[in-house]
Amino acid sequence: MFKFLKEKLSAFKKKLEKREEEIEKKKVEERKEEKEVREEVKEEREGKKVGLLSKIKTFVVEREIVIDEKQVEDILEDLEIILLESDVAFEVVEEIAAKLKERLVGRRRKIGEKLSDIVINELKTIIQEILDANRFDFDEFVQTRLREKRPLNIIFVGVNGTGKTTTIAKIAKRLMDFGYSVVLAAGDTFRAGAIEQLEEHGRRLGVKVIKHKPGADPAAVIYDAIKHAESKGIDVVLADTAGRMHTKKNLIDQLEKIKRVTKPDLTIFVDESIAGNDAVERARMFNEAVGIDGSILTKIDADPKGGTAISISYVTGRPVLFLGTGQEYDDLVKFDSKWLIDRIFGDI
Ligand SMILES: Nc1nc2c(ncn2[C@@H]2O[C@H](COP(=O)(O)OP(=O)(O)O)[C@@H](O)[C@H]2O)c(=O)[nH]1
Ligand SMILES: [Mg+2]
Repeated sequence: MFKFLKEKLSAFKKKLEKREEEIEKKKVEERKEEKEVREEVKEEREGKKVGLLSKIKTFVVEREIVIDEKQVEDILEDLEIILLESDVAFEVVEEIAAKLKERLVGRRRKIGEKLSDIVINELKTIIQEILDANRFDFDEFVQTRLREKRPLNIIFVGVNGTGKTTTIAKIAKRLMDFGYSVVLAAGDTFRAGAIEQLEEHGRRLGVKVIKHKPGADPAAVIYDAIKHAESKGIDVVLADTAGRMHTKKNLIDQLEKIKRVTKPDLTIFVDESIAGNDAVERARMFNEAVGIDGSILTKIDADPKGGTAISISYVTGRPVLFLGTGQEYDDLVKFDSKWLIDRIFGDI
């Protein structure tokens, strides 16, 4: 997980440490020189030597260690490349760089405080602030909303192959572990095999799947699932949807109709973190076209970079709810900025 990004950040930190050592060395030399000049000036005053008073004027006495703009620019140049290479979206890199600059330029460094530590800690704080900007507690939401209405209707949108159906099964298992009852709606009526795939998960989890024939209207399928849940007192409907149609417009029209007819309590966008900026762009597109309440990123376990997880909530303005960390039903982690930060910066 995040091997690429971790290695890059480690190398970045080492480079900062090395640069810092060089600056320190230079400072020590400057101080030595300063001392020598002072002595010469003293001798001059005492009449032992002449013509050296002017020399002291060119001398910069730097008693305080202040991080200057040039230093920050150098740091940012390296860091921006690392973040972009790690699939952090351009606008998020800009935001991180701007905040880092604001907090570092002119900052006084205490004796013994290392520049590399300051930079890494600020970077961690800024990323955490970005991740925490759109907080949302899924469990709390389900619990609270169920006091007002039953069943809840949660629909899952996103392109094929990213793990949408598997994620629905994981969420079903999670809700059942919390004691809720669940029914699945086979709303991907477009792709061959999609209904059977959901049914297979239903069999394994012991959950009923409401389905129509392939090619049927998914809004009708989900509507039926809601009616079924109402009649049986089931808590939550989890609805699969198509990830691809003949055209993008068909897909958006279909999702709009599903929303209009079934009035979901939550619309969750699912994508894979390994897709990087493609996933972020798709999230933006789905949010603009149909509106999403949050995202789930799958395949975090296979993602060497991590930039998608850092970027997606900033770009959509919607929270990340869960991360998929493997192919088993329990491989689902509730999103927690600290969890992510620890995994990225853990041993750096
Ligand atoms: N490593 C890993 N694989 C996953 C994860 N989630 C889903 N997958 C796999 O991704 C593939 C596609 O999943 P599927 O649910 O069929 O995707 P869909 O087409 O979006 O419905 C399957 O082989 C899943 O086992 C995850 O979090 N980690
Ligand atoms: Mg599917």
